[in-house]
Amino acid sequence: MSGTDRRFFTTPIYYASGEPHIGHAYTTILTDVLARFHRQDGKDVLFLTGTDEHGQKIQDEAEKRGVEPIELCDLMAERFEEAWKTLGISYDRFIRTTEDEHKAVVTAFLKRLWDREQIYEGTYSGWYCVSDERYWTEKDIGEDRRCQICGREVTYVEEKNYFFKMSEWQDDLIKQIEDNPEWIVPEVRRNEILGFLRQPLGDLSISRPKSRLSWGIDLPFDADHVAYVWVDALINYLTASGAIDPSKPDGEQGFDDVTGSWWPADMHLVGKDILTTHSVYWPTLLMGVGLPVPRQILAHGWWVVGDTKMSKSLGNVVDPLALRETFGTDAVRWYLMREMPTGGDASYTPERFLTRYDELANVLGNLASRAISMISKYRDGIVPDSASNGLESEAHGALSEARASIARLKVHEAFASAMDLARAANVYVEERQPWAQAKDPAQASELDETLSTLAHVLVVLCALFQPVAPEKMGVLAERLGLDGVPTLDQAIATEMAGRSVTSGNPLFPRVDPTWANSED
Ligand code: ME8
Repeated sequence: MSGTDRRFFTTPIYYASGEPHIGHAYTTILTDVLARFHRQDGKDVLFLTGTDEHGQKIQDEAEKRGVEPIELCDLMAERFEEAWKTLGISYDRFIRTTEDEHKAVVTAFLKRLWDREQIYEGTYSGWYCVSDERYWTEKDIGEDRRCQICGREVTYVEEKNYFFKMSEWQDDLIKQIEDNPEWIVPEVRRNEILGFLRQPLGDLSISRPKSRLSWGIDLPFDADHVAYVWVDALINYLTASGAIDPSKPDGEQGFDDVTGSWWPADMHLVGKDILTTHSVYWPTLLMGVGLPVPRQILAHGWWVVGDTKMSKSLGNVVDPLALRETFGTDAVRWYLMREMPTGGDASYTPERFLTRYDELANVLGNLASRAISMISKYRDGIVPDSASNGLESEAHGALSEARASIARLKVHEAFASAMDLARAANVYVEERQPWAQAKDPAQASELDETLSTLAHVLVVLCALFQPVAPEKMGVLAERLGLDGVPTLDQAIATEMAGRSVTSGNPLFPRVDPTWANSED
């Protein structure tokens, strides 16, 4: 029932086999920014993230560490939750696929598929990548017989499997994509999926024999098999939506009516590596049980380091928490949001990080310091009353541009507009020269106008930057004498005259400019 004033956003649930890195942080911060922006715009939001805890990858990693799979999952779920808290992620629900509630929903989902004759028993013989838990055809793997995702050697297996009749839904899926041009964004990814669907779609193996893999959710119709980890994982979105109540008898569990729940999700945010699972497997599975598909899927690009892929084995994985230690949470968030055009790829370099940080410090931070200190110095810290607002149309313009960019999912552009407003305000200061106005008693009302205009623009900036810089905008709101960061509409209407402002340390303190060199 997520109607016009409700939004349900999801991140992928990350594998509990490794530590959070900058790629995970990117998707999660992007989702957080959208969640916060919509809350700022008066919407009721459910923001879901979590960890993917079953399957071979986890079982193997636990074995390697000499612990039980659940011990590894407990540890990693905690790591992810801690990382997200440190990075200011305002998630509403952190789901773990080992939770009882989730296991019960997966069981109900699979039973429903089975009852609707959407599953049959077959034999799989062919190539398999243990690490990615993917079956590959001879054609996919080429002569060197390597997994198309991780590049590892594949192995030949022959085993009993249960299959979902995914092929039956191919035409409906194509229609869904063609009828809804914005369903998969960006367009390049949509075209990729349409291209993929030009070939006949096969059926999907949804089980793994327990003899090979025991760490998973039992199939309700054959206890010798567990659910394929991707099927288990995708269902997390439905579990968290509250649409299905597995404790009820069949027919009353919610599969026929999702009213009152958060299903369908408004947006699944994923990296382009997992687009097929989200835009082919997931919607067809939903069609198979008779549930509505998600409203939109955003597949963003890839962070690379310099010009190489980030990978554990290359040892070039950027740790967002280490960057945060030096620059603070908001700087990491700002860099990731501003530097990567939403949907495209971007390369992490310490130099670019510093350039983006300087923008925060020299444009936004500097504006806040100088405006607040001039109000303190020339008007004893009380915002003067003035009928005219010299930056009113710029502020309105920035708000509507930011809203339009967020609606078009161009998050980087939304914050570029916000920064442009801060830039315009700095130019305004240079033009008005409040220090000169202060020297001339005849210009008292001009000075009032300058200071009042700056106070107003800071409130608007505070609201606009809050989704990306929640920590520092909280501080700014306090310094401006506000009770918390206002919503976008409130910001425009906030009465500033008579409020007392307080100066403080720079919001974004200068850092050692040689830092970038030491990072190489
Ligand atoms: O795939 N650049 O989990 P995962 C940008 N458990 N984003 C990146 C990235 C990079 N270099 N590296 C990772 C899984 N990501 C499954 C998901 S969902 C039902 C199950 C981000 O831990 C990006 O969002 O491998 C990518 O899709 C995700 O992390 C993969 O995380």
